[in-house]
Amino acid sequence: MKAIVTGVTGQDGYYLSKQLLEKGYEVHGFLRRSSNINTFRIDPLISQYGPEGKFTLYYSDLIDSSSITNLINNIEPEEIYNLAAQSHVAVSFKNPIYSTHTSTVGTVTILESIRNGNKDIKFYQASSSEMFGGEKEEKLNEESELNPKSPYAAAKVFCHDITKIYREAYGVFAVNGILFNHESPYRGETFVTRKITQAVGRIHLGLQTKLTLGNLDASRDWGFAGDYTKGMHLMMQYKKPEDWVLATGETHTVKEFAEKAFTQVGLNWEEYVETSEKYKRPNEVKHLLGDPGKAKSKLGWTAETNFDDLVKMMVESDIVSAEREKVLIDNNLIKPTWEYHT
Ligand code: NAP
Ligand code: F7E
Repeated sequence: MKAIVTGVTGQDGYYLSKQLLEKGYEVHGFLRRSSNINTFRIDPLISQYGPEGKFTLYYSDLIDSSSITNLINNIEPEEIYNLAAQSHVAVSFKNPIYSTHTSTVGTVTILESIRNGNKDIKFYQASSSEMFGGEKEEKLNEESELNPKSPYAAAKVFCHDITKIYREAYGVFAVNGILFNHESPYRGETFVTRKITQAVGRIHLGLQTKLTLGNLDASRDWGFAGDYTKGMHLMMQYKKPEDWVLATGETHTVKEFAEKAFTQVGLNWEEYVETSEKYKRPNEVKHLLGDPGKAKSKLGWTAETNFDDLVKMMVESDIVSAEREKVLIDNNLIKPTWEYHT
């Protein structure tokens, strides 16, 4: 089996590629050019599977339609997983055109390539629980109303709808995975969970004194990314293309996440966390809670990692990272600049 994974350098790109390679797939990953090499998550996969030709990377930006089409025609995959996006909701308010452009153009380009080329290629679209808007405290499923609250979410609604349109109009095996928040030690450092666990590691080792967050009352249905990428593959093996919610069915506030993470190293979160308007959004998604009932009954999928184990896994990993940073700082090899990055 041959699969294309766009967004291969991201959190989900790493877990999905690893799982596909372990199943014996040939994985063809699309990455965008960056002035620094941006493959740190997938480097172990490159060294393990690259030499035997099982894992190959190509430069391809989402807005470069011709490169995407040419690569699909040359690679001739059975499956395409479209994970690439400007995935940060707060950033999408600052860069709305770029965020919209990248998500939408990339998705239609791939769907058009399938429609005009080999219609048997299966397509996975990374849809998002952000599309629901999270105004009320309710359990959300595949039938729930979409009410996007950010440029990011509005672009994802477009991608979600166009994926359904190509399924219905042209018979493309086009799947929407409506994934609720999923995290891991490989989560980007400016998403709230990783921002918290990274700060906990650093505060624990005396490398940081305070953590500044935005809205502490927002609640999210947080699961482990490695469980969710297994679900993506299951959706693509189902007898027909459909829309699927993946979630844990539990929700927690940002405050609860912070409390649990600081407790992990014996600290009281209230002594270290402060809030700033800087991290609040012009429009907030207040509450997200998913109902994964359909994925459980039809795909046999469940979120295997619970909230406590997720927080523990992330804190433990970030303590190891902070230990490495401490050696570099103590030897004057790096200067701490994290206050500026978040
Ligand atoms: P991520 O870590 O931010 O990864 C995004 C990937 O997209 C990265 O590989 C990034 O490349 C790539 N990318 C960004 N702009 C691009 C462009 N213009 N051209 C080509 N590639 C580009 O996101 P993730 O957490 O793995 O999420 C994967 C997908 O699922 C995203 O579409 C996201 O919106 C969606 N999603 C995520 C969640 C979640 O909770 N994680 C939930 C629902 C949906 P660089 O490495 O160079 O930045
Ligand atoms: O925010 C609040 C913030 O940026 C979670 C993406 O993967 O999941 C992700 O989007 C909540 C929000 O994720 C800070 O206001 C408080 O209510 O970690 P986040 P997100 O916006 O939910 C969805 C499903 C996706 O599809 C996206 O691609 O936490 N919050 N203080 C903060 N958030 C951040 N980032 N930083 C803070 O300091």
